[in-house]
Amino acid sequence: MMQNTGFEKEILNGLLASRKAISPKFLYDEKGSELFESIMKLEEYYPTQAETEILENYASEMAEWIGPHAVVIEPGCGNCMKVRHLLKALIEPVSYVGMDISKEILVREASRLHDEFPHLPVFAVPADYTENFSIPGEAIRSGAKKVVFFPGSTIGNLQPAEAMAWLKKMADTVGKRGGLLIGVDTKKDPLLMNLAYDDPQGVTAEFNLNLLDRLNRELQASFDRRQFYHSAFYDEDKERVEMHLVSKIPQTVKVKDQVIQFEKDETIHTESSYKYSPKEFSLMARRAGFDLKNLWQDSRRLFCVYYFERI
Ligand code: AVI
Repeated sequence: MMQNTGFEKEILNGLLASRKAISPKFLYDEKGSELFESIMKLEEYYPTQAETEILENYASEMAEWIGPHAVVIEPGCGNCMKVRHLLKALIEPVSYVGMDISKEILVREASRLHDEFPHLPVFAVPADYTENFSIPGEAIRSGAKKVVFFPGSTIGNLQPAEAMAWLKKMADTVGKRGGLLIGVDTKKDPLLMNLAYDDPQGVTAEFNLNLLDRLNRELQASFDRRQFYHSAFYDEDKERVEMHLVSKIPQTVKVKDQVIQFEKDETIHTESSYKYSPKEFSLMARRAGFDLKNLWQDSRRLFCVYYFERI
């Protein structure tokens, strides 16, 4: 029998659990990453517009807080779009270290960045931001401040305990007086959040349903995507937006050799996106060893960018 891959094991464990769930990291195959790029351009998906507005307006203030000669580390950098605002404003940054799970995209984007900032040493580290990673020794200069840049409220996709563990790991990574510049979505009118995660054009629905196509292709599954629909809503008690794939009918689906049963209306929970008030997030970061230096919000007060330093 063929050895189970980590991917297959994780998916099957999730689908055989009493409450079916799949980690959101599996939403990002090639098509999923393209669809996420389209989501970020949607009028309804406020986090990208709000965070971009903050970076455009306040990058120079952020650069002042960070100070000269910083090593900028970006876990999960994707197309490195947002960091450009910061790199333009920073005073003589020492280096940029971009990290992403997709090696191909990473190498392409790092080389683009290098063309735009020819004097900045750019390093590409293929790694999953939730796993252990190391910063190349050549990227670091003795005495230089390390700053982790983590935009997009990606931290919201981690469970609070995982987010806490990740913050602690970042505190270790940047070391004493190192910095963390992080974008985090705030709590707001649920109607606005529901619309952002269930847009009328159906782009987010397609992003979610694409997971079934991926399982069909990569795990020889037999999902009929017409028998599932996308559902996304803010849960006030859990303080998070949840994304689900809902079975329209009672059905059985095969994944590899495993038969998975679905009742009508049973769901696969595919993503949680936690929302934090500035007070909650600052407290959480403090418990992880970070001191809040400043925070910036967009004009509609929908999103927050924080600058912390390691205590
Ligand atoms: C990547 N992440 C921060 C997005 C979010 O808002 O949770 C993913 C996403 N899911 C649906 N729309 C966007």
